[in-house]
Amino acid sequence: MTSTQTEINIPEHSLDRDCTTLSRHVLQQLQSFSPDAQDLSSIMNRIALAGKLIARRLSRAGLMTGALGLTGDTNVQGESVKKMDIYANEVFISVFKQSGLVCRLASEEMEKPYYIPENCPVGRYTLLYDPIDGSSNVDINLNVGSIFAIRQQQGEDLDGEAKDLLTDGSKQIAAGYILYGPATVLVYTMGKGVHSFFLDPSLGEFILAQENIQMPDHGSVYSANEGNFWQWEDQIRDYIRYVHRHEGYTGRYSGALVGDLHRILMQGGVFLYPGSVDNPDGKLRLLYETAPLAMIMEQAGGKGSTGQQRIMDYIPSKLHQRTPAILGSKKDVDLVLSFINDKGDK
Ligand code: FDP
Repeated sequence: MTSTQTEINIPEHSLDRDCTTLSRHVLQQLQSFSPDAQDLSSIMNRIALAGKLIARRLSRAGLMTGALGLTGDTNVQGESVKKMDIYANEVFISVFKQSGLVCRLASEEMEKPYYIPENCPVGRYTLLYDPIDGSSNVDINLNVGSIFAIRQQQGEDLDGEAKDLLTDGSKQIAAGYILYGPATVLVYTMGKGVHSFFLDPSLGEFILAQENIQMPDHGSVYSANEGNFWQWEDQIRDYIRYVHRHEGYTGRYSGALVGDLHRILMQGGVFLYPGSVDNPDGKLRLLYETAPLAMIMEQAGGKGSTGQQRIMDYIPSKLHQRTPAILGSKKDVDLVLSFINDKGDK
């Protein structure tokens, strides 16, 4: 500690921590002030701005007229659209307008990618996102999230179909989520560990909370919608029967993937949304949900599997590809996989 700090008694570590904002952290991660590093730092800053706008809207929605409820439309997935889904989807588009950073945005809510022509001559990045994950929680004031991934555009995309996005998860330069809970938390990875930031409302900044998060190899939580029990394959039902019959397991399922996965990231366990008889690919979307979250899990020492292969290796055949998902601590994912592969070693 320097003499000046001693005199005025400023705790150096807490000041440093308050100054470690998300954009500064990204530059530190990339160990560079190169134009690419500056671009990625600016992209993360704009994602954070989207998160702040959505958090603000969510905190006031119950007091506003017309902010909650359904629009009356269905989206490309055939699901009923909520007004907050539309708001949040447009927020992500708005924050990237005239940024020169992102040419295309692909979202769960839009059939085709959204192009921002004024950015395209220079903006070589694509943002993939799920604006509001866990929409069924919105109208009753429970936690929801946003999920995102950043990819670099490959080729010229002359037909405007964004086919270069149909690649595996290793092409994600960054991935993460924002959890709108009692506090707003942003978690991200750029392939060098997983880091979390809390929104400090008094500063309007995301401030570093935890660096290089490592999840436990095993946790007590299993998280699945057991209402689908009779829709699942026998192996998944056997796994659920196993955790029912053995000590040390507890079920937690909130209806919002981001919240359930955040618990698992911090405390260990496994989230599963398997395929069913009617929907063998399950419900969750690869590019906006399972690939970004699998990257987070792996970077924190966990795993992400479809049941048949590593989620990060899965090559989609279409933009809105769904995949079964088993995400979480190594040992807990392996236990589910051992039932799927029916190794009989339980
Ligand atoms: P939602 O459709 O409400 O946005 O991705 C979708 C998701 O929520 C996840 O957040 C959540 O875990 C899951 O679907 C809930 O689906 P079920 O109601 O089928 O369990």
